[in-house]
Amino acid sequence: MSYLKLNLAALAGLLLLTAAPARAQDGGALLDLLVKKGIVNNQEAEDLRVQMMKDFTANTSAGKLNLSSAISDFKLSGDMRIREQYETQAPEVNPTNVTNERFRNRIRFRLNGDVGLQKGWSAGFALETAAATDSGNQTLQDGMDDYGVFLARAYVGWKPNLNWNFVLGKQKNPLYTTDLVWDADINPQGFTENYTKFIGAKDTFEVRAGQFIMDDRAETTAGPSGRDAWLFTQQAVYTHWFGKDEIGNLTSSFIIAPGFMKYNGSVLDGLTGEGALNTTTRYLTNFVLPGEINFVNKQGKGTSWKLYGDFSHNFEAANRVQQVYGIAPTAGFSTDANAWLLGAGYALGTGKVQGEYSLKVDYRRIGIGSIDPNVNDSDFGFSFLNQAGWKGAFSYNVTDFTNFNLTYFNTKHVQNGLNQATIAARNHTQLLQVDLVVKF
Ligand SMILES: [Ca+2]
Ligand SMILES: [Ca+2]
Repeated sequence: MSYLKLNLAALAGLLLLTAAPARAQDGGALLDLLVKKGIVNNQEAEDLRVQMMKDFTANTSAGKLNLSSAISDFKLSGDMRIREQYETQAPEVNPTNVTNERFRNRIRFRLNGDVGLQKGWSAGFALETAAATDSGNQTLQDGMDDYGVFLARAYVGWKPNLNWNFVLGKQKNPLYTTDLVWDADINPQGFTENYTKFIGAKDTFEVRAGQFIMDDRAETTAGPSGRDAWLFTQQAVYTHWFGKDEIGNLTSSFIIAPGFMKYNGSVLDGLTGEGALNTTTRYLTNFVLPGEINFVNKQGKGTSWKLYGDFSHNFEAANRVQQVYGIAPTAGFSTDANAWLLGAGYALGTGKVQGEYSLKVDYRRIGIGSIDPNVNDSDFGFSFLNQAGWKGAFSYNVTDFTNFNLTYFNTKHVQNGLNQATIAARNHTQLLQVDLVVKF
């Protein structure tokens, strides 16, 4: 062996011994080169290659976690939230006797696994710390007992091409919506379909539909209570982009999404969400119209203004209020078919970088006969109908992955004296949430 040959062989050996994955690949390429140049022969190269593989598997994690070859990507994510919650609820009858004043220390843990598979298929799950549909919170209590973890999502998806997407099972809510009509914590279950048509540079027109199974009934029972309960939702979502930045990218957007939701005639029971109403699904036939406009200035750190809103009208409000909620026409109350929300927001950045922040304020009014109390936000007026008021939210990025959030709700009844034990029993409410959220 010449001096040069010895030195190169030593270099190859050194590379192999370091054994990090990238080095192992570099080592293989270097071996090929050494053979090509005639510095080592094939047998020597093969011996070194075997030694390299041994070192590689002994000193790295590669190959020790075995994933199915059908998987194209596997994303594990989640968040941990520490919440201090202060609330007051004044009953409609004798409102000066605030009976529900309390302070709670709560945690929420969520873990998501989303698996991309070949041929457009996907599957996933999510775990969280509470069984209620509209909350993942676990109040800290019971002398340091441990807590349950629940299955919040379990789904199979199929995206045959860029235009179509189908998801079956318990899944992330695919609807474009606000928290006027849908609590953001809800993971609906059933079948969803999404069709996207691409228009021009960036605009889209989508049709999103969901057939959500709300409850299982025993078919041996005669009539509506022997029929499984389904909620049918469908909407058209139009997204338009405008407002070019200095390099010609479209940065501002406008979204409008008229839709329609309706139940079949059935009965719900066993629901445990905030303000859950275990009764007939009848007389909820809603037109919904959420939308937003975003003005984004990408210069510097990037600031944005947002205006957002929502509207819902129940075509069967009179029957809902009188026959389901039991409020007699002679009581003299309006059956109030409409709910609406209007809000504005300002943000520095997109909430993913240390030092960024956002502010949002909205006002909403929820008529007694307007929306479904089983899917509306659990925090605004504690899910009670016949409430109007404010929500304010502030979020600050302590780090890229840690947020400090402050959220405050202040609501008051719409119709004075209207009292229904399950869905309209509050004169006024307040809720303050102080959160530290770490995302991973
Ligand atoms: Ca909620
Ligand atoms: Ca059934």
